[in-house]
Amino acid sequence: MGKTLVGGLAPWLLCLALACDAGAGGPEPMTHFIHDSDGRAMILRGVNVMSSSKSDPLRMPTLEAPDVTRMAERWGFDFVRFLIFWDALEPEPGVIDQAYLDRVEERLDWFAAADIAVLLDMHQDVYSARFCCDGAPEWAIHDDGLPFELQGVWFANYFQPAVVRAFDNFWSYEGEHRQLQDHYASAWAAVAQRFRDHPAVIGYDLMNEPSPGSAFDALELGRPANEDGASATFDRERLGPFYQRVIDAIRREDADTYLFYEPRYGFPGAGAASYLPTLSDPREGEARLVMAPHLYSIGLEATGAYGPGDSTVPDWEARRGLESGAAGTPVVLGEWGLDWSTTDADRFGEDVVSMADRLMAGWAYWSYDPGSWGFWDPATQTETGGVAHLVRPYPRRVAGEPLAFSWDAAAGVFSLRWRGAPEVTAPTELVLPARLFPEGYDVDLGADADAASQSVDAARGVLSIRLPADGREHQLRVTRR
Ligand code: 9MR
Repeated sequence: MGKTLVGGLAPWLLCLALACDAGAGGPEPMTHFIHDSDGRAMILRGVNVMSSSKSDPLRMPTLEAPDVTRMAERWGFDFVRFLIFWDALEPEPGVIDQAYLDRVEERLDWFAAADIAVLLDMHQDVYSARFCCDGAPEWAIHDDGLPFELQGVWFANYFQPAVVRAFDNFWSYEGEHRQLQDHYASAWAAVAQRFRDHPAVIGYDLMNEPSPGSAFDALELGRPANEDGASATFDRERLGPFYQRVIDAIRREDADTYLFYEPRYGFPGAGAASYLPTLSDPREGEARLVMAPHLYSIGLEATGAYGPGDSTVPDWEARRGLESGAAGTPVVLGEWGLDWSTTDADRFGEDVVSMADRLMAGWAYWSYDPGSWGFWDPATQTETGGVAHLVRPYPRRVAGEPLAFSWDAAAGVFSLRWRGAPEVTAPTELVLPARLFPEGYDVDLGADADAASQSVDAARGVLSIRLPADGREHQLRVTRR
């Protein structure tokens, strides 16, 4: 672990121990959703595909078509966040590698066949493969010759002078390297032009974990909002305008695909505030912007235990609830994950997924790679780790506006309330994984029972419920037998 990181961790851990006040109010109910072409609200649940792409020379995941079917049928997923990389996309300035996009498209076709929605995520870690990880092509690195020394823990490399400078140069649109952002936006436009009509593609995640470079404020975690701090300035003056440029470039090619944006890398992922300005979607009609934040517990990762005073999840819930309410966007948790050998890992897993249900937010688990963070071992074809937390009932499509849903694992009861919409005639679809209902289930639709028709897709564990399309409120309970 790098020295800077250890030094930087001390105040975070102190804060966790003292359960510092996040300075945010209670969670706001979510009122915005992604919609499918039938007008149904979509709740997206699935997995990141995959960390293994980062080091593959062709930037492809170690994934085959049967993995995709397994995702839908074995775990009930309807969503993946699929990693793509600027270095593969634009290996030389202005040259888009269509053969790379061919390889991506081959995978997208697998997901379309399994009815799994795909978020294309322009991934980066520590700016570029030159420094340890992945992201920008060689020609887009301007580190001004500053030193870089490889650190033992990958994210400690973010504090290396060369990496900090490479980010600062990327963000400085008024500086001498403004063409970096212009290239980045054009590369995205090329992706959009290529995939805007692909049936699997639901959205574009504009940049994975954008690091603020030298605007990193190590004292921020858990503290009351600091509107005047370096991070806030970065969000308002660098990250927000950058996102807007990319949004505008994509929209020139693609009016409809949802655009997902993340808070800056660092403390927001652990529950601190984001200060992103409100972004605008230049498309006609309703905006299609989605907040796609990550969630990781710094305390858990630093100590190997999920401490009883760890307030990551409630802080995150409060912050993202307020921010998405103010921005008028849905929330999809683009990444959450942990090493399942952590002490109290199960409690953390449960805290995250039940919080996401309260927010009615989608999520993509990090990640579909084997290992201690994984849940599937391809060598032995067996499940591992916290798979039990990932297999969970949810309403994948709601004909109208979801109002609340929850799963009580002990009682075996799934509940959903929603308000119908007169123009939405497609059915509401619930994922009810067979392993959770070994003897089957009973569906109670209350007053709607006589008007409803039901059908089951046994392979996927999906129950479809069709009701007369109207604006009334509906309620259902599914009870394990
Ligand atoms: O889990 C990944 C780890 O194995 C890699 O060494 C590291 C650098 O490539 O990336 C990790 O994945 C991270 C992801 O790329 C971005 N968000 C946080 C993930 C977990 O740390």
